[in-house]
Amino acid sequence: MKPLPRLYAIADASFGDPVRLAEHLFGGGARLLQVRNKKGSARELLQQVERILSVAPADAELIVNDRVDVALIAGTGVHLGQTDLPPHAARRILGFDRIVGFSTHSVEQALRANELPLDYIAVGPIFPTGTKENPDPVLGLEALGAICKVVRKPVVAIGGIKLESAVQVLQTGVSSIAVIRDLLDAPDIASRVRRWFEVLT
Ligand code: TZP
Ligand code: MG
Repeated sequence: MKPLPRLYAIADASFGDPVRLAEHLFGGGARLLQVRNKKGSARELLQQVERILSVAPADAELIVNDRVDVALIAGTGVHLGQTDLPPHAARRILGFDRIVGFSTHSVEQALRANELPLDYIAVGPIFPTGTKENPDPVLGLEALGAICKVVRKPVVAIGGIKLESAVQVLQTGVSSIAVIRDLLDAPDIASRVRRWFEVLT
């Protein structure tokens, strides 16, 4: 797999229409984008993903949160949580050409994930976040650095990461930073994405 872009933008339906959010994120230069809709139906999510695919730049990578079925039908990658279908099952369904990512919340989970057929391991929450319901305990930068040292797969840091903390997070050795609120709460999402790229390159 080619290296992950440093910014992993998440178009989260709790911040508005994910299609509109995705257009702004792409407009600012985001090329790795997850569609997250925890409350919508599978049908609504599929429609949103298909509409996002129709406006996505040719070099964009799309990832659907939670739903392997939607990812299969839409032809995208998938991001799995600890209670979603296991990564081996997702691989059997999607094959090896699609991105499969997995959330972990501790050093132990990250080490186990390192042995699974995954393209990246997400680690979080790094900082307190109000975006996820019932988040796991905050890990902090030290645990993130320890995880980056022991796993071979690309690590994506997530949870409460702001533009102001991005450099510190990057210095732990992560491949990419996943962001919701700092991007989607901005008055101009596309310019916020551009500012992130200034900091991350
Ligand atoms: N998983 C761990 S923290 C989190 C998810 C989905 C929320 C990240 O959102 P934010 O707004 O960037 O803290
Ligand atoms: Mg999930």
